[in-house]
Amino acid sequence: MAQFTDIAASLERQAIELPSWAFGNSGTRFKVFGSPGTPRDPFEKVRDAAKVHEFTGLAPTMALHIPWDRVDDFGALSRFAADHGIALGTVNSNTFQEADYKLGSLTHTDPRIRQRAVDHHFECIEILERIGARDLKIWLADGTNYPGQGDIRRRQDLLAEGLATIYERLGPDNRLVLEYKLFEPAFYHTDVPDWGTSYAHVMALGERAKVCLDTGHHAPGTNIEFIVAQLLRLGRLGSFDFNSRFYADDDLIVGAADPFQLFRILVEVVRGGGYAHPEVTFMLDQCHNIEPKIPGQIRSVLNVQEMTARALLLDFEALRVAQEAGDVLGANAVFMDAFYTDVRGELADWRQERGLPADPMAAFAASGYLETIAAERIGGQAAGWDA
Ligand code: LRH
Ligand code: MN
Ligand code: MN
Repeated sequence: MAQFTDIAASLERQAIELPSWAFGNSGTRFKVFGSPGTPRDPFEKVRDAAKVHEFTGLAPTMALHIPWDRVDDFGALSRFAADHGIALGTVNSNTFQEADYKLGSLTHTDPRIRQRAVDHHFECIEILERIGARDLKIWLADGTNYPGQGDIRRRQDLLAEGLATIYERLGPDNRLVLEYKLFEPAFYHTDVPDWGTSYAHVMALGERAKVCLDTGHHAPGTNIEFIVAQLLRLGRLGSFDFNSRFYADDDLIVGAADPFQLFRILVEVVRGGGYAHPEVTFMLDQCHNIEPKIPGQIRSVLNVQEMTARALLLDFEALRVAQEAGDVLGANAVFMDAFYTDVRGELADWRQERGLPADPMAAFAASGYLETIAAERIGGQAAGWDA
């Protein structure tokens, strides 16, 4: 197995994008629990995201979600982020909350509603230009609840048409990243249910269209690392939305439910050249309903770093030799050795050597920031699910 010193430098290239909505109040359809100190506007979300970066050195960008993060002056928001040591990243569109979109957005039967959805994406592209970011990320809630409700085939054609119109509007340095999800809020079918459908659409669009893999969006038991391997092999993995799940799209802290699955995914990322590669954005897509939000994000990026370190430690050469020799148990042992390696002590040293706190969770708790914002911010914002 590789030594930690061999991988220390490559860990410096890790960058994890934080979702602005992780800092707002969000929850389930049963209850949104408010928490003290919740940001009241996107500027305060930037301040909180910047704290995660300050204490971990791992999170230099924050993704936006429009309209949740709409501001009058995106240039000002961008400068504010830079002043706080981070940048704005992926712009996520949102056609899943307005009454017009109840039966679909880009796939709606009414051309006016389809146009409205296209216009919303044009606005997102303008924001991308203003903040100087690269990716427009599209997740559509489009789908149906009952067999026969919609013409599922025609909806694919409408989707292809809408996506093509949006793609054409992108600047030469921008990308369109299409996220898939098996179910919810639609329960019978969704228009982009799986990676294959997303792949078919992005292939029809062009080189700068990619797939977003949200780890919470599959059927139970799906081999997600296989999808990672395949998309990297095909050159179409654009981004991850990392989170973890026990049952459905739980949006829990990444690595909390199944650290071994996170390891397996990251092994395929390393194997496929996707680690620290500008093509693959490591994003989180999480909500913190019962735990404090900033520590929730700190825990998350540390979990990703820890599993990345273990994946980088994997002896790929020994693994290859065992695989070639048909040594089933030997290959599995090489794989498990890396997974079981405790790197927490070495990562604490690694941080200290780089002027970061050895224990970011403890250092953040001791900083008093949570108490300060709790006193300052009254009436914090919901992320958007349930104001
Ligand atoms: C959909 C999703 C998508 C949205 C986000 C808020 O379930 O994963 O990425 O933009 O949640
Ligand atoms: Mn997502
Ligand atoms: Mn989701």
